[in-house]
Amino acid sequence: MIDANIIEAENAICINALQSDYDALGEQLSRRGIDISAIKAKVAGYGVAVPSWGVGTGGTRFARFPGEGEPRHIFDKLEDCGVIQSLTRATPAVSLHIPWDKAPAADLLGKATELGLRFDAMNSNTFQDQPGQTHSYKFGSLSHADRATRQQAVDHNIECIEIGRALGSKALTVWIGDGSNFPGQTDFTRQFERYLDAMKAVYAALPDDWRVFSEHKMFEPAFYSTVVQDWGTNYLIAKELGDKAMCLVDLGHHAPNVNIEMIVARLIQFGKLGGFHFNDSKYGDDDLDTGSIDPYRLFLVFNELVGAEGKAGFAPAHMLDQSHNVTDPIESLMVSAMEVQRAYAAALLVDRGALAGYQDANDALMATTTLKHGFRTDVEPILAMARLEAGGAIDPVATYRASGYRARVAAVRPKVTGGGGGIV
Ligand SMILES: [Mn+2]
Repeated sequence: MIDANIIEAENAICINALQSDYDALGEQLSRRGIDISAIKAKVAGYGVAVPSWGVGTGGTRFARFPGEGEPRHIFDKLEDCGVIQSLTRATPAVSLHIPWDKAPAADLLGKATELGLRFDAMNSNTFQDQPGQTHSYKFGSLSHADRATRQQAVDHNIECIEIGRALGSKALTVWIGDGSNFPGQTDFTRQFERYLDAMKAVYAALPDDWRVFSEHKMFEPAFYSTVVQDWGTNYLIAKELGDKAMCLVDLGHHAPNVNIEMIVARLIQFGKLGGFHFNDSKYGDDDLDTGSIDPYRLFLVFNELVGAEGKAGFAPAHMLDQSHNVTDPIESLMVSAMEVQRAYAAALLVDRGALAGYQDANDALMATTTLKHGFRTDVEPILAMARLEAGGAIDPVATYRASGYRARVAAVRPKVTGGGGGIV
């Protein structure tokens, strides 16, 4: 997708500066007792999955302003994901959404292999009606009052598992839009009982080496109550279903000011953290680029994750889930993947022994300073060197722009017309 010569030529422009910055940082870290090459190796081994729906231009409920050369179908989407991976070397997997990405398994696998990609968690869709669908999800899906509608939603989730099995996926993510818009519209308890019954049927179809992630969200599309509204309900679901059921934390699905890193710690402590949808927000489920608003919060989440590394059974799935309304989605996803890596690398620098000592001595100031020391360290040379050594770009955005990829695909992908609203 991107000519290796272009990557090499672009890298040649800044390789000397990078080497110099990397050496200086290495010296600084060695004074702190940290081996820079060990951090670089961990960063190089880290990957975050790209959502197939993320490479198309998103929108709001007011409008969608299409971008140039938007992907027409899943194979175009995979090519865009291939570009992101080839430049950042941080996104080796793609998370598919069914039915949007339906295609013959052999074709999907062939394309992914060609691009050096694999498939991460499958995502089901019972928050909208598909053409020709028998029962409507207007009043819910897995928790719907009507048995046949619930069964249709169960069958769809099982179909997603079957598709995922053929693609080498090992997880199903379930997010539902079920809830209510008026007090009294639904009975909270009966609705949740119906949801649990339906999810038990989905769980029963899960292969032994698979996991199912339930994703909570405070509100929207339902505005009064939501069936899976917070991490407490999510934890109850995961406990009720069994060992293969875990909670997925989407950073944008909480009320403002909620202490998400603490939720992460709780779920880790009780073995129920399944994975993440990374994004950022100022007000609600804004779906802004990861790390664009509150990079410190992202770091604090990674501080919990690094602290839990090595814990038995601890292997959360990491995915981006954001909507790009005013940027080139490929650029946003590249920058976001690097932001996630940056938070990880910075969290690796925290002196955990010293931190625990300050915590036990009730030295609040030194404890928080120790934590922040990691965050304040500019780890960019580590990330860039890891990319360079893996065949990627030192500066992925500059290289992407130099490659002319967007103009090239715009010439063969017709502009998507129509200004329908909604996040895509
Ligand atoms: Mn999400």
